[in-house]
Amino acid sequence: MHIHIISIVPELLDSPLNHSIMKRAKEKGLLTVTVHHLRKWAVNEYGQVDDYQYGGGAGMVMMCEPLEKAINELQQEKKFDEIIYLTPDGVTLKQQTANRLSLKENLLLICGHYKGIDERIRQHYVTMEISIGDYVLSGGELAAAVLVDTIGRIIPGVLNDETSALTDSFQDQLLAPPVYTRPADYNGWKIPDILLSGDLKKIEEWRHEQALQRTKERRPDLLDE
Ligand code: 6GU
Repeated sequence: MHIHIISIVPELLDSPLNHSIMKRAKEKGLLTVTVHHLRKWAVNEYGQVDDYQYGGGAGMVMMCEPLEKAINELQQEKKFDEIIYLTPDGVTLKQQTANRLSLKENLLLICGHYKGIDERIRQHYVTMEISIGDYVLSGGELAAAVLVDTIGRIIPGVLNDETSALTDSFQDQLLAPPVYTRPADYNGWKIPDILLSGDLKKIEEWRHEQALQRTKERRPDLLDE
């Protein structure tokens, strides 16, 4: 998969996408992430990419022209499966959407700042609008990093243990069950006996029960969906 990101603060995306699983996905050749500085397509020598909003009011709006030029130039090399605008008024990101996106070949992400991007770019170029939750970030970059991470780790072949991503919280609308590692008795805190029984079928049942119970307690809304 190839992910291209348009940003006015590309530095924000350097660190989060170059470690751990993201690093492994890139090294395995399963994922490339290219960050493009929007100022490359600025409307003048001062690097202007934003302007005051029509109708008045505080806050700048990212202009059509730099964004259109950036999108068109990047589209020349490859057709994007989706052009995604990260915005707090987008559709809230869910595991299911990430699963679907992990099967795509080429994605373009647009990170907004200030009041956001000119509505006409949203109408004529953007194919998906995604929010990562009900709170406001100062820009789309951290949201883009979240999206790339959650997609990247489930690209087929990225995780060594193929089943690992499938047993995550949310993968089947359930939170994950509790997990334990050695020692079995830590200062008198013992792990559940069932996990030492060696009965894999019983352990699987126990885990499912725990997952269900945890979901009922903490996220009953997931069970209604
Ligand atoms: Cl995608 N962008 C911004 N700026 N804030 C957000 C968001 C996105 N998702 C939640 N809050």
